[in-house]
Amino acid sequence: MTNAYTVQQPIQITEIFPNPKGKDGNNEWVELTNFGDSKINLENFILDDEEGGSKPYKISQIKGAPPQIDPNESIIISKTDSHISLNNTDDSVRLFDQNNELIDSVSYAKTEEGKSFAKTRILSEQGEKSIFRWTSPSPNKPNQPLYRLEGVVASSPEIKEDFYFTFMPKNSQKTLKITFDENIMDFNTAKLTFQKGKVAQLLTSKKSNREFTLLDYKLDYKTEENQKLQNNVQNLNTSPSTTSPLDRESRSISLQSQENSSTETSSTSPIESANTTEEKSIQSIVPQKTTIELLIPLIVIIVLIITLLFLFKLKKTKIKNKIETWNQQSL
Ligand SMILES: [Ca+2]
Ligand SMILES: [Ca+2]
Repeated sequence: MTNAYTVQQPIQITEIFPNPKGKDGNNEWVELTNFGDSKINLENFILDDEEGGSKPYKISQIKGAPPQIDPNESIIISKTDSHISLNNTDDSVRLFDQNNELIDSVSYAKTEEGKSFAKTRILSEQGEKSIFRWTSPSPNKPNQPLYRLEGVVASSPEIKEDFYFTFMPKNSQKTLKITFDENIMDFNTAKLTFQKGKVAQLLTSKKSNREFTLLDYKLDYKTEENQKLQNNVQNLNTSPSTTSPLDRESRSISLQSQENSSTETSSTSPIESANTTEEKSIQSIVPQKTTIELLIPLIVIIVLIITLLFLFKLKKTKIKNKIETWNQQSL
């Protein structure tokens, strides 16, 4: 493994387009992005698919120009130049530097026609992670990030032009509009699932500062912190919400994606990469606060109370002894 090397490696495979609509022809491409601070020349870097597939392509020029990428820029290497055919079933894309060192690789186990497999950042209060997912192609353009929101349903689903409910993220006093469509769930299920006061984690894409689109979700109630959040919203609510069988159930639609943490090495072998191509749900993406973390403040309070009681008792005993001594003396 060349973990340290890979983490520092600024050139990454950020998007691949293996299955264009209709005849694939030369319409397939691979997008590379420079995350470093300086311009990088890709001359003599090698692009390849899985072991034993198409002939490796030694990068010499891109559209007749030297193959250079500026910081935070992306380039497309099309099949016209590379002659690399990507399977519409499963395949890999691998990038080697001029020393023939593998610097990045991406594998997939299936494709969606007309969609690209794009490295996507997931932003949340805990930081960010990257996954690969099938989405609308964005050649030469930054891949749109996703947002993981944690908080409480502020108002139950309604229909106005589209399905939506409102949501209040933790540490925020402003509600967001969360739209969703029937690919996520039908309206009646949504009404049961996203009742007012329900604590949830939502995976969304951003439409505007106040409007997000739901892609995946997870309901969550057990923690003390969530109970408080829930109570806060319930107190705002005059009509108590009814409980449904869904209340005790943690539900999740699987997000068809490949987890590929940005902190992990991406220079895994095609076999290892294939193993991580399993569909993963938001549950595996979302780090949970442990019970221990939540119990610590409680333990501290209990210890304090015990100490205070002990001190109080000690003092009481001393006073009692004094009174007895004084009584004896006065007798
Ligand atoms: Ca293809
Ligand atoms: Ca892109």
